[in-house]
Order: sequence, then structure tokens, then C-alpha cells
Amino acid sequence: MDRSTFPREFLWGVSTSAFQIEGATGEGGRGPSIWDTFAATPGRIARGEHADIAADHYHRYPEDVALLAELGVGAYRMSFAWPRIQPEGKGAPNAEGLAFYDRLLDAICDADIAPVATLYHWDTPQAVEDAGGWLVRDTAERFAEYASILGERFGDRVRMWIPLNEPMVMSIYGYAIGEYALGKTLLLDAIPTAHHQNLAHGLAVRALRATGASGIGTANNHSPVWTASEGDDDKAAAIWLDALINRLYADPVLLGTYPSEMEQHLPDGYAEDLPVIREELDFYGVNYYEPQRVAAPGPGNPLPFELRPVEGYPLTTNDSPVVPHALHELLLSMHERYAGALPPIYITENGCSADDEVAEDGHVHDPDRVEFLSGHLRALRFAMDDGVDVRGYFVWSLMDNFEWSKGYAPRFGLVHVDYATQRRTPKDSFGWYQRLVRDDG
Ligand code: IFM
Repeated sequence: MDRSTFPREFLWGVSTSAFQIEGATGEGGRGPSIWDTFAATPGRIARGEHADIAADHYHRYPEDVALLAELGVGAYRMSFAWPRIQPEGKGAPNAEGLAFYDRLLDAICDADIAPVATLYHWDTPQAVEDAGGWLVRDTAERFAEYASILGERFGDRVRMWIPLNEPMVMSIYGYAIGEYALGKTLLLDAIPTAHHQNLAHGLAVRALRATGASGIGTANNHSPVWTASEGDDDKAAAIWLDALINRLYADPVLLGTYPSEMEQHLPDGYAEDLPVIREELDFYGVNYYEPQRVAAPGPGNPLPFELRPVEGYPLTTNDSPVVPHALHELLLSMHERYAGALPPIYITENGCSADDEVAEDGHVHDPDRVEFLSGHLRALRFAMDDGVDVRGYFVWSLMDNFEWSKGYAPRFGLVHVDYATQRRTPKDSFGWYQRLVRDDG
């Protein structure tokens, strides 16, 4: 990319999440989470893998922060583990958990990097799940209590706050189809979990602000939804899926309404919560990976749509089609749909998995990742030229990590992790991103 392609003040960053890198699941007074339980259940995670050690970031964070400093990013997006802060999901915080994040945030700030903190990246304390999880409204209230604890303690250091990461994934993968913790297969009966997470978001925004915290946004996963044909049935299916995976989260937060397609599936009294959910935001985080293609359901399908492959594009090792121009399309459509209601956008996640190995020369050559990232940054730049206000970009991920039910095989990092030795090796893409950050594109 040409020099100075992006504005000087553009924020370059990388993202991770607690459960995917920390390990030390039984240390520091941390309570069990739904992902510990899920990973311990035979057949749930590829090759029987678990995150008890993961990338051992809990112990090796100084080395990881040094890598961030070497990379030269202006911001680092991490997440707090709710079960480290409140092992039972309520009540007084765990001092050792707070102390760990004090050390981590201090190290990040000392490196002159702005911490961007996600409060929840799917690691629900098991006790919260046992009390009903996101199927019950009370979880949103508990989440607000947790948010207050974090705001009070870390508000002096965290620059940007993200209450929940990708609530859509929790609702669909965790509650509707059961591929992720907690493995429920409720299909459309999972939709109330979206509302309770949206409510948790709004309550947490208020709770954080009440502590004096500022710079509060969100991180929703968005995918353009493409119809399989121009037929009315396929188009209707595409509109329905767009409501389910995109608008169910963005509309209430930005417009204070729910898509009409979803209303009949929401819990009674949901409308009264909309003013809380719509609490004004300082930024809107978009996590983008891939578009979806969809057709009308075939006979016997209990859902009003059927997914089709997105053909004609290369696939990552995680079977995601690589479609940079869909990011441009997505940003333009959000810019239009939410005109006047959309705060500045940050791309809070974007990246790809690859079969990365340390080569004989000691380096990790990952040209596919460099191509993926540069293609998406070009698309992002076009969207900015078209008037979309984008202020920053975060690569998923700083380092290889536990990719949920796929275990450790998909490698998303700019830094390779040898899980046997925990040795970190910056990949070629690390050097590429380092230069890009230095030169603002
Ligand atoms: O690893 C995940 C992350 O936890 C949430 N967003 C997508 C990433 C890649 O699948």
C-alpha cells in the first residue's frame, strides 16, 4: 500500500480474547466458565483440545506486551475474563483477578499502547449459566454489576470499552445450533438470548459511564447477506437472515428498534428495554470476516432460510471465503442504513487462519495473510473515500490461539505460537504490519 494512505491519527491495533490465550484456568482464584465445561465434554472440541494452558498469556504477558511494542501498534484490544473477576458471576471481585489485569494494563500503558478492553468474549461464569445464562434477564443485571467493578478499577487506564463481543455468535453458535459452548440447539427459541445480551450491553454502557469511564462502543460481527438468486423466495430468505445475524444487534443499539422479522421471537416486554439498549455510543466496532449466501429453505427445514456456499473466491484454512470487497459493501450499507445514528467505526476484528509453520530458515512465511489483510485494508480505504467514518483497524489476532471448537489448528496470529514450548515467532505478516503501522498504510 502507498505511504500515507491512511490518516496519521488512524488507530492501528491487534485483538485477542482472554479465554483464547490466557490459560491458567485454575489459577488466581478464577472460577469455571462455560467454555471450560464445554471443552471438558468429550467430542466438543477438535482432537479433544482445551484451553487450560492455551498460549499461557497469564504467565507470559510481559513477553506478549513486548511483542506489541515491537509491532508498534497504537492500541491493543484484550478481554477481561468474567470468571477471573467474579468467579461465581456475582458479588465481591476476586482480588487476584483484579491484580492480574492491573499488571497487564500497566504493562500495556507503560509500552505507550492504548488498552481497548472487551468485558465479555463468551466466557460466561459457569454459575451464571447454571442460573439460566443469557436465556434469563437477570444475567443482564449481573453483567452490569460486573461492568461497574471494571469501570471503577480500570477506568483510569482503558481508552476504549467494548461490553460484549459478537453477541450474535453466542446466540447462534452457543444457543441455537450448539457448535459452541454451551451446546444448546434451541434454533429460533434462542432469539431471547440476543435481547438479553443487547440489554446487558445497554446496562453496561450506563454502568461504565456512571463510574466515569469514557470511550464506550461495541463489537458486532457483520456479514453482508447475498441472495442465492433473484427469485422472491431467495430474496426473502436473505432479508430474514440479515435480520437474524446483523440487524438484530445493530438496529436496537443504533436505532432503538428491532427488525420486524424478529419481533415475534423476542421476550415479552422487550420494547421497554429499547431506550437502555440505545444508549449513545462513542464508537461502533465492526468485526468482519466473510459474506453469507442464502436461499429459501427446502422442504422439512425448520428455519426460514438455507445457507449456500459463497463460490468463486479462495478459501482460508477455516473454510471462510476471502472477499475483501464485501467489507466495502458492508460499510457502505451500514453508512446508509444508520445515517445520522452511526458513531465513528472501528474495525475491531479482521483476519484469517492459515497453515503456518516455522520453516527451516526459522521464519514463518504467511503470504496468504499479507494478501488477505492488504486486500481488506484497500477495501476499507475505498469505503473511507466513499465517506464512511472509519477511525481504526484491529487485526485478529496478535498471536495464534484457541479457536473455540476447532481447537488450535486454525492459526490466526501475526505471531506463531509453538504450543509445546510456548515459543513465540513473529510471522512475515508481523513485519509487514509493523511497516504499515509505521507508515500509516
Ligand atoms: O477467534 C474468533 C474470535 O474469538 C471472535 N471473532 C472471530 C475470530 C476468528 O474466528
